[in-house]
Amino acid sequence: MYRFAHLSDCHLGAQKQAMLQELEGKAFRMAIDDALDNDIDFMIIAGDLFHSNLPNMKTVKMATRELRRVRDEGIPVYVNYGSHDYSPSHTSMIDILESAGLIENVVRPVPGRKLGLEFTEDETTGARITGLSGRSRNLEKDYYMMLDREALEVEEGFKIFVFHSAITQFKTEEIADAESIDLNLFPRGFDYYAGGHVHKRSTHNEDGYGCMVFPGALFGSYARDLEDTARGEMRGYYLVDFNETLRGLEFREIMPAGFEYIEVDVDGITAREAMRKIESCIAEHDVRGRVVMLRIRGGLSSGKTSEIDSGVIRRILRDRGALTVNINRHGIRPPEIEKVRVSETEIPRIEEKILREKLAGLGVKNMKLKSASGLKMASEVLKRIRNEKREGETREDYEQRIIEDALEVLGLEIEGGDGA
Ligand SMILES: [Mn+2]
Repeated sequence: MYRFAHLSDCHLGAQKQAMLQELEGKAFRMAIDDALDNDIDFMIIAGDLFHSNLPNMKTVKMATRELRRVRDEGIPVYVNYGSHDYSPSHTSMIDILESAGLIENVVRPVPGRKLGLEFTEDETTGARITGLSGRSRNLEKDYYMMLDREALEVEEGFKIFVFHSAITQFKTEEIADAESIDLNLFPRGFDYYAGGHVHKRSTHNEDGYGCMVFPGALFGSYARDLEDTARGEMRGYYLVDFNETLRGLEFREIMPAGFEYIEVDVDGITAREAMRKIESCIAEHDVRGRVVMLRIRGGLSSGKTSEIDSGVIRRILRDRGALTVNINRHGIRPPEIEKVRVSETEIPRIEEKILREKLAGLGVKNMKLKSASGLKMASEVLKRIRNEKREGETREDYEQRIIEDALEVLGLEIEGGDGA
């Protein structure tokens, strides 16, 4: 019996905040420790190992050190590009690590009338691995359209297809709008499909295809991912047992820290009441040593949204022992401004009032503009530019007419001649 580890979407270098950066690295280290402890024969990382194709040096150093540990055990690491670490010119960090012999890109296209793919054969197990990379904006779809599926399907052996795309048929409502590849564009008959790109874990068994697996993001790149973690989404990777066929699949949970999700509804209460409610909600949660993902939502009845002070909330959570705090306040709405009903007859009076105010504040010395004659002039310009387009009048003629009308009121002329 043989065994491999299937990871994806490690997104190393995604976290900017120091504590989250540390946890992101810790998750990667824990996954590698766990995989090595479980005597794997090889490892697959199905894209987005890095958050960018040229990550910062600190991230590179950490990743190199960890991958080196795997290689020192004589365990190959097979990868493809994800949408984040793809490089059209083959100069991403993935390529550099490949040059250094730490990882091996299994996407090996053979140009031709159709797109052929060469297999990489794992020396120890004889598993045959190939696949396609992900690209941003679903550009990999062209490769799938051109793919010589039949040539891949007739190949023998335990076959693994590595990919980095969502599959249309498996999309959840949550990612309904996300770009995806139709299942029918995948070659059939592989024993295992090692997926990446989708940040939530799932496994699928479809007629004609082997097991299709998305381990999900190892730690998460966006706040949304971390919020999902805090709401119970398990993070980790898969251990896969096989001989001639697939024998077993086990999800290995990797949690570098505890997470706590807190949601506070501030709908219909004042900003001040909201602060009190947030405080009492926090008190109901044990946040000690945890990454706290706090979401505040709802429309305030009065007060300013800025009165819900993130700095104060953060301090409260820190004082209660939270490891780090993320506050999502996009769902807070300011009190609705009362709509003023204006009757048709009031409009000229309101216009006059506004014009008078504006004229008073006008920074010009010309009294003709500021006095009653200025008010009359402004009202007249407003009246002229309110004229609608006549039937049959072209847009160009209409614009010309409005400009000329307005200039006439202002006592100005369009500069003549054909100067530049
Ligand atoms: Mn990703």
